[in-house]
Amino acid sequence: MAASRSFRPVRFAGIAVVTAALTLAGCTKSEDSGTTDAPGTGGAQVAQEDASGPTCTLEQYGGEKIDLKDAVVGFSQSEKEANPFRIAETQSIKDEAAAVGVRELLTTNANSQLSKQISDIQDMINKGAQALIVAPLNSDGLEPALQAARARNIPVLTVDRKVNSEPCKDYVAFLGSDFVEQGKRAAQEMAEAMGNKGKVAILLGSSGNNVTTDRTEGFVDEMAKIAPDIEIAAQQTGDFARDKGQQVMEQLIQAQPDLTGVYAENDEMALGALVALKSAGKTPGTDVHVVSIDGTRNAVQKIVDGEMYAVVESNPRFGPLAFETLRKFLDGEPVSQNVVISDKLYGKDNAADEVSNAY
Ligand code: GZL
Repeated sequence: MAASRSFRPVRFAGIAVVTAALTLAGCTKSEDSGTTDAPGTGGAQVAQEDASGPTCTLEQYGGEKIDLKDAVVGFSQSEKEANPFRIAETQSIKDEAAAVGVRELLTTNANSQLSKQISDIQDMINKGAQALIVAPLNSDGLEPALQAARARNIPVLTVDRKVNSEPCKDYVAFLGSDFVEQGKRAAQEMAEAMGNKGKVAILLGSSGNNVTTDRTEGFVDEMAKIAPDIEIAAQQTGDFARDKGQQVMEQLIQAQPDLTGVYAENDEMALGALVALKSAGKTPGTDVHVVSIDGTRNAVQKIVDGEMYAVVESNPRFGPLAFETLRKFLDGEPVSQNVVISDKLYGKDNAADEVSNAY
């Protein structure tokens, strides 16, 4: 099934590694949606694709109007900055804080530990944070930190992953991708690369967050719909990590030598899988199809090198949209409780031109 986009990657007879950067309506959507490639920071900043639905105001939430330029803002990062996704995400927040000229930006990194993310947020509150931007590690468990902010009417914007708490009450709003749609479009890329037949395994992301569950749901449901002859033969987590993705891929190659597809739920695991495939004597681009999601520069370069088939983007550059949402909210304007951002799609036709914009 062709994804609705302006190019169709050449279908390989054998391995092709697919990590496709998604747009909700086609590979040029992000250009159409007006995202601009901020000079010096590589690719397009996150732009809202859909900000419809219920809104939240400062009056509803509770709290005082604050001029963002006089504010102390805290940013809580969830995972260590070894993954280009996290590096780009944190840099985008820092760059925008400087561009806006907030009084102070406090930053923390939870190193993938929920208890540390809770204490990080509480520490920033104690240091005087008047607004918080949080990249949650998990969908559950942050309640103590959200309650600490709530008790002082400190607005919390969540970016990237979604928490199972109530918007405009426990936190203000969510800004992030449509992860189900990402999984769906990854399935379309995979089916196209595999010629609608063969056996595929899934390298799952970390457990306990909506990104993993949604990317899995989107992929599995779409694959059943568009390519029922493709068998999903195994599902195993690589924890969104390159080394674990490689280890799991090594095991899968042994257990399922006839695999003709691997769906990795982020590029880091896909890059690890590539190493395992080559170590097992396979040639990426000729005998197994691998599908993944993120849109990192390393992955897009693999398309240019002929080892990858396409790249699914999950844009981490939330800075401008997050701070603009905060400004509006703190000025008393309504903001959408659920802002879905647009993502890109890289493939054979545009990877060489776009690789400099990948993160
Ligand atoms: C997606 C983000 C995921 C990335 C991974 O928004 O939460 O977490 O896809 C990262 O690279 O580990």
